[in-house]
Amino acid sequence: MNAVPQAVQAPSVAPSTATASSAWSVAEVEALFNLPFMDLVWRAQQVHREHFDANEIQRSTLISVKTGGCSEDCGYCSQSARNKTELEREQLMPVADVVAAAKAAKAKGASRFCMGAAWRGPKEKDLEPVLDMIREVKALGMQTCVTLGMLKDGQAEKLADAGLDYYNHNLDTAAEFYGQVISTHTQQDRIDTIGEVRKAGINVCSGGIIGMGESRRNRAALIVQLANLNPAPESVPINNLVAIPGTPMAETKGVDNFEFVRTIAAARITMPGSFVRLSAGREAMSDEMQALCFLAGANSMFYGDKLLTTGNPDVDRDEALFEKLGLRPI
Ligand code: SAM
Ligand code: DTB
Ligand code: SF4
Repeated sequence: MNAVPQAVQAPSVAPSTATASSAWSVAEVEALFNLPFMDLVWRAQQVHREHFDANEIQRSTLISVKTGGCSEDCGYCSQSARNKTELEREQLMPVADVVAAAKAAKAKGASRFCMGAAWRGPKEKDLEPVLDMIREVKALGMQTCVTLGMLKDGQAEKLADAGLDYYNHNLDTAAEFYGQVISTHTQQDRIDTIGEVRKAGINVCSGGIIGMGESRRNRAALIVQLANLNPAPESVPINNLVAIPGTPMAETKGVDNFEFVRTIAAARITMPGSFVRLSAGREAMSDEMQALCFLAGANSMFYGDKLLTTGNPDVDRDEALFEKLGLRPI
């Protein structure tokens, strides 16, 4: 077990042996959240420096290869057919167009290309062209990632055979809050898919969304679930809710900036060897807020002018930020 942090004392150095196999409890992670802000960020920064070069950042570029019309009812998502958003439903993109976008992303410096599809899960006929996308993007010398929803038996192996490096499948929110956000599948369904991905030898990218009306305890519980996946995900995207008009969360307030930074810090301390990605919501963040997230241990980001359906800071703004902070892309 990990030492329970003392809210009133200077934090001790996090156990450098806090690997994925050491189980965290919700009370322990809640105690991290409850630390004075400076102590929490200092502790996260120490853990970060034990495992990574604190001046390096990993960059992934996203593309939506199949947009809109999704059968699921995720309350935050612009792509659910049940949400009355402006989005036009589109067909699967041609492989050649995806490869052209990957080349452009590589030229701008992205090391990983992440292809997302608005599916509950891929149908067999849809999987074939996606396998071609993976093979061709990989042949460019980029790391590949896809996020296609829940996988059926055998699909993860096909993805692995095509050379897939990462599969993104978020736990999204704590088990006890999940039903208030999504009713068409359970969090356990998603945990099962992550198990399939692991079994096939593909790296796991899994994180969640902050600011959907969940409590601090819910946030701590989500971090615990991720950290205790055993092993923890190699990549942990922490999304700040983008409140999209037409979704049930259009008017959701979100969390205070410092609470978001606390969540990043808790992810860093509990998953010391993972890349913690500052994900959706970055466009609305100031440079100073992003710098706080990096101080708290975020060392990865989505890079490129668009996420899936919403905006991201443009590449020039990010380059200027790297320059100001002396951050080096890896
Ligand atoms: N359909 C697949 C799935 O659900 O895994 C892949 C695409 S889905 C859009 C990928 C992730 O994007 C979600 O799990 C969620 O964490 C994140 N996301 C979607 N809409 C968001 C929003 N409005 N704000 C923040 N994150 C969002
Ligand atoms: C993740 O955790 N965040 C990305 C990626 N994985 C697929 C998606 C963010 C989507 C934000 C809303 C949108 O652009 O539609
Ligand atoms: Fe959106 Fe993915 Fe949920 Fe579909 S399954 S509504 S694409 S988050």
